Amino acid sequence: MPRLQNMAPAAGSKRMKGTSIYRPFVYGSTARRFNDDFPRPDHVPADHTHSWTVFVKGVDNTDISYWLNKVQFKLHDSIENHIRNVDQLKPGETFETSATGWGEFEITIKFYFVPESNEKAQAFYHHLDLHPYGDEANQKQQRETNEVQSWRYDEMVWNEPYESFFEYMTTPMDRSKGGKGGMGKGTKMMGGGMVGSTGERTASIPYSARPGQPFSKETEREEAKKLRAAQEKVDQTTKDLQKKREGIEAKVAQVRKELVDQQARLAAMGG
Ligand code: SLL
Repeated sequence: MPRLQNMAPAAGSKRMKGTSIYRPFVYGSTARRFNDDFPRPDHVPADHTHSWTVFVKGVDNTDISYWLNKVQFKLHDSIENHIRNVDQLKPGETFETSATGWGEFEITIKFYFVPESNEKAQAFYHHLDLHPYGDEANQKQQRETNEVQSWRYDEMVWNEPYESFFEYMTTPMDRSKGGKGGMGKGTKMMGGGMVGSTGERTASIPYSARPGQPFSKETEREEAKKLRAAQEKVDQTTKDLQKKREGIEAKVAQVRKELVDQQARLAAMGG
């Protein structure tokens, strides 16, 4: 039976006013330039300079397949087979597709949710970066590793989900299906010391980052720190400007007063 995206909600299921659910995910691209150490395969056209991959996955490879059924990557139409559908993943696997080429463009990434959600598919864009970007140090690092990563952390938010979907999202998966209980097939240690489970249906992210898994509570805190520092700088600049303005206003008042005095003197003289 085909899976319908817009099937009617489960009998009696209503949308939950004022409620939302979210799940984190990571998406982006990794590109490598062909060179002596990474030669262009013979079957790849001579004008293709790069090989790249675009992907969607859970943070630290946590399972997202229980809410994300299928991902459609729409590539530039100059590329062979430019509409790529990725589905039927095992828990924790990455939705990804690869190609070779010479140019950057916007990739359309479309999410098809599990039928339990009763939600329509949703699309967004990702810019494919082939060339090193960012500050000098960043570019140097990208050239040295021959890897241009353009990765983003994001959260899928469902506002006012159907009660049945909310129930589905917040109920752990039936472990008996995995065969073993406890630390069974679906359970794994995540980077940063967090125990993750493919059956857990968690919205949590790991405590600390590690190579290849840059998104964590720690990175979140670092970002917050940077934002606070930036805010403090803005506040200080605002204060400085305010002081300067007060100084200028005082000077203007002084000049104005002198002008009035002078006019009064002139008037007295002219009589
Ligand atoms: C540009 N707007 O002009 C972009 C288009 C298209 C990139 C980039 C694949 C080519 C092929 C390819 O790199 N297309 O498979 O023959 O820069």
